[in-house]
Amino acid sequence: MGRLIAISNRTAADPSARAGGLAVAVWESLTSTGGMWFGWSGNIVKGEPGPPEHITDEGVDFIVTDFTEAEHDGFYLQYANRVIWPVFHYRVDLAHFGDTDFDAYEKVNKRIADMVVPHLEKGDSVWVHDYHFLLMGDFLRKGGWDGPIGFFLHIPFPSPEVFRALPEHEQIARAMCEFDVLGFQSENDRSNFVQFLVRSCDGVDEGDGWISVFGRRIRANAYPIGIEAESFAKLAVGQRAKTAATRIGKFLGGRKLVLGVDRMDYSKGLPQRFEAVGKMFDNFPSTRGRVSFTQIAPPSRSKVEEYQDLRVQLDELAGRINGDYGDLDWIPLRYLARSYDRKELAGLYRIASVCLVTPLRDGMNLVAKEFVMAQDPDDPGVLILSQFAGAAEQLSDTLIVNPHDRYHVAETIYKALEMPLEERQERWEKLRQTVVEQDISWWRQKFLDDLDVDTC
Ligand code: GDG
Repeated sequence: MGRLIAISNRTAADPSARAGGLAVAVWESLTSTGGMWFGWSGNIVKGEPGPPEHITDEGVDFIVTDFTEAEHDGFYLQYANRVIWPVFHYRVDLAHFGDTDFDAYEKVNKRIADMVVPHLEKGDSVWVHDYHFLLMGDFLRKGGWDGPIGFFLHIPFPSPEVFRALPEHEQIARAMCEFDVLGFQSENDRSNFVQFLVRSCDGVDEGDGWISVFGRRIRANAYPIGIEAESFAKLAVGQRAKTAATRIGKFLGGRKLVLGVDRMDYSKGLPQRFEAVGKMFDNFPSTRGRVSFTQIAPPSRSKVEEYQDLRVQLDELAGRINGDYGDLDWIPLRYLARSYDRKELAGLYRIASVCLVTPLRDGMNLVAKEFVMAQDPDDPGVLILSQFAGAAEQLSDTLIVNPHDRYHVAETIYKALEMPLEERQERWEKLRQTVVEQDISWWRQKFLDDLDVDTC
């Protein structure tokens, strides 16, 4: 049985980072196959970084490196998060095409590849993750590795027109074709990628995921990522979850809870969502005083200007909506710009009547799946899901909305609040089955089977 070698920007070398779905999936694969995990240590150093740090835990070898300030800025903050992230989320207007940042992106991809290659042995398979490392396949090949390389993109792959807006799109597409198996979150993303190869690179779609392009035969498929479904359901009935539910229950005082949980990111559609909630109070007066919307929005990438702007916009909108609709004994919209423990989140999901998952674009969106698993079968809440989240392909039995259409979202929240118990149960049962069947282990197995990795 060959080893699995994972490469991702952040690794699970820090045990506290192992709680996330991706970390769990990769960790499980590595402990079953034996293997190594390469990435960034999370530290930024002045001057040159020292030799990579080597950590061994439960038979898994981690090799992580510090970034210099210039690498962290050019590679991570600028090119990855101010160029690729906005373009791949269809926000070309927010992209900053600097003249040197792509160099930093290339150099970090190469530096990590050079760190990995000497450790690779015949029989190994490499699994690269996400938009930070689109060039990794190319640098691993240039370093002499000709064994299997898989790649999974956690964020959307945009339509060919939008991808072409990226000045370096040709080089990136060519480098991506050095991977053997490319995994996307949805059929939509996969088809965008294949269409680009067919239209712009003389690629031939041979069917069943196979594509001939640049003299190679590669596979591109959709592998929608899942969650640890059963264990999340258990979290939602644990003590910590119950305590959080009781705390928010005191605030609600018998009112219904409409909930949102998102990293504070412009892709998540938070201003549009706040406005839709305002519209609901406007258009459906019976909800006033009876419903409270709470948005949990832990700040992320707060060094990046667009994220600072979003924060200001949300502060302003929340103030305005509460000023317009609030009353002496009622706060219509609460927005908490902080992070809560995962167990507490599970408790909040469970007592919410409605969960709003309305990103403008999202690779998958795991909050939608977590909300489903946290529900009480006797009285499940209703999920409202954006048509632009990858999750909408799998969770089509829920209420699907266009997040730009505030009036329709407002109406849909009202409909969800009024939905009869029987319909809520029927819809929820179908969603639950999907989330349980297509969980994180299913995702990992499906991808590794195609990469031909034996993980028994
Ligand atoms: C990327 C893609 C894709 C949120 N607030 C808190 C908290 N969270 C957790 C949620 C969920 C996770 O963060 C967010 O996952 P998402 O999938 O919603 O979004 P991204 O962070 O943008 O992730 C996305 C994902 O990768 C996986 O492939 O689905 O499309 O963009 O698990 O629960 N966790 C805690 N406190 C919070 O306040 N502990």
